[in-house]
Amino acid sequence: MSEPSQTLDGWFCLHDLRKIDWSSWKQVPEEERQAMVNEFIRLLETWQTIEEEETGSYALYTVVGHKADIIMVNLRDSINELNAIEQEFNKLRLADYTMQTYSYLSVVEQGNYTPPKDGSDPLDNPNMRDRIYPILPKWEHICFYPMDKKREGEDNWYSLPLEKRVELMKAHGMTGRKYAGKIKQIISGSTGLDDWEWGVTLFAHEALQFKKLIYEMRFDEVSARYGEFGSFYVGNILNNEHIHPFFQTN
Ligand code: 76R
Repeated sequence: MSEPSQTLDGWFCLHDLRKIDWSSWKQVPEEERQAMVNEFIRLLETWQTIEEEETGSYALYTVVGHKADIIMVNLRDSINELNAIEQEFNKLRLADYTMQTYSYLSVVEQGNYTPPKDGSDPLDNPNMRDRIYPILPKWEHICFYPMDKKREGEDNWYSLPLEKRVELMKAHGMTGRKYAGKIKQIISGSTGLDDWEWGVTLFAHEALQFKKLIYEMRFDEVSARYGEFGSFYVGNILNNEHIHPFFQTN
């Protein structure tokens, strides 16, 4: 038998992806549309306040392509709060013109593969706390996808001895660290919470860096041999000043 590695778990995370029914939206008189967008902005302001108080964090991005039009990511202490946020959005008038095309529930996680040797609490380390209670960067682009570790014949991540997993994750971390400053990653665990085992949320100043990092990682044994991936959702930041132009139709 192989033993689980310890994880440090922080904020719960909801990725909420919406498609906009543009043809119905266009039928709404301009003034009403403006009012509905303002209501949405007021909801966003509550998320911004929570972020300033460091009791949660959020990200709002567009999604390029057919899978959705926007992605909202929220981090909070409990799934009750995440559910309340989702319902608050659903009750906005704007929500009548959106469809939730995908969502993903997880909890921000730090694989504690190398616990402190002196036996101290890893949460005494502020770096560790920042990793599991992260303030999401407001960088230009987002890339989100869910993934699993394989459980097939000889390629079963869950039956590898802990030392082997530590070794593979070390190599993974080394590849990742080459992208310091270019990519910020949030890893969230979703075993028992959603259909895949992890959510991978990356932020970048340049979208090309997603391809470079993920391609390079494909050659690390942990991804090459054990990684299985879901759909990718990629988009651009929607700052407050982008929101009215985004919803403008004429
Ligand atoms: O040594 C270390 O610091 C390693 C820190 C680290 C861990 C524990 C780390 C670093 N990751 C960890 C865990 Mn990661 N990561 C992914 C993907 O597309 C793919 O091939 C895989 C998707 C990317 C792109 C990525 C990026 N990582 C994990 C886990 C949990 C596994 C487990 O516990 O078994 C998954 C599923 C996962 C997947 N990783 C980094 C990155 C980057 C850019 C880094 C370095 C960033 C940094 O040091 O802050």
